[in-house]
Amino acid sequence: MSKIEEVKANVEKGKAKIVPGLIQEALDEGNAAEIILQAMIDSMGVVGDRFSAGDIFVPEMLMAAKAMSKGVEVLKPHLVSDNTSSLGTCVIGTVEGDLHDIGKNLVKMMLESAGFKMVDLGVDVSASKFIDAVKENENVTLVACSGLLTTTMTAMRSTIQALKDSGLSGFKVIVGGAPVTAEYAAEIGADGFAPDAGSAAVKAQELVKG
Ligand code: B1M
Repeated sequence: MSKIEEVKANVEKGKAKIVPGLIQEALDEGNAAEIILQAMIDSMGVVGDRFSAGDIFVPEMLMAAKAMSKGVEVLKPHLVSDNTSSLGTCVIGTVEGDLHDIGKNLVKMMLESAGFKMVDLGVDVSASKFIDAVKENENVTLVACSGLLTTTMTAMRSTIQALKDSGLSGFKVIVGGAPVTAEYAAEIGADGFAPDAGSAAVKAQELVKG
């Protein structure tokens, strides 16, 4: 079994203690950080499919998520660059009712690397918390909303509506997450959409630079 396959298998099994060491070994073998990250993302797809099939349950999903998060910590220095340019502040969070944060954390990492100062509101973030953060932080140029559940996609819509109703200005809104599409993003009035963390950084720069 290759080191990458070992990483995949152990993320799927939720082996949070083993995964970081395996990732270091995979890096030492010369595997690119992006390839290792994609392997872990693929593992989460497998975990999701097993959950849908009723083969595993929430605790196993949670353990796999922990294993991936630990792995991402090892990869982080290899994925981010020291960008000193400033694109302003980005307020990021997973929308209300939704506790998934791995994708949001990857997007945060990439936006930071692109030159944003990041304010991370965490998960289950209400519209009013997004609004407060825009008011409380200086030079907010971007609000980034992540969502993984079809049931909480409506929270994304209401967050954007509340931001518009607040009368605050000077920032763009980008949305993303597995069930979100470019069409849905446009329909709910987002300024931008990205399907993954890498393209979120590219889109965010485009939006803010105009
Ligand atoms: Co949940 N879960 N989960 N879960 N979970 C999914 C999302 C699901 C698809 C699994 C399945 O059934 N196949 C399903 C949703 C179905 C649906 O809505 N249609 C589901 C469900 C049903 C649930 C619960 C309801 C289960 C239950 O309790 N019965 C429950 C809900 C809890 C809640 O949120 N209120 C639940 C709970 C959990 C855990 C807490 C156990 C755990 C999350 C732990 C954590 O995040 N810390 C968990 C996990 C791990 C998953 C899966 C297996 C993996 C998610 C993940 O991290 N993927 C997931 C199945 C799957 O995704 N295939 C599943 C890897 C991550 C890198 O991808 O987050 O998609 P993702 O991010 C991507 C892109 O989407 C994009 O960039 C990232 C990649 O570069 N992206 C953005 C994300 N945000 C973006 C923002 C942007 C731009 C791009 O701009 C701002």
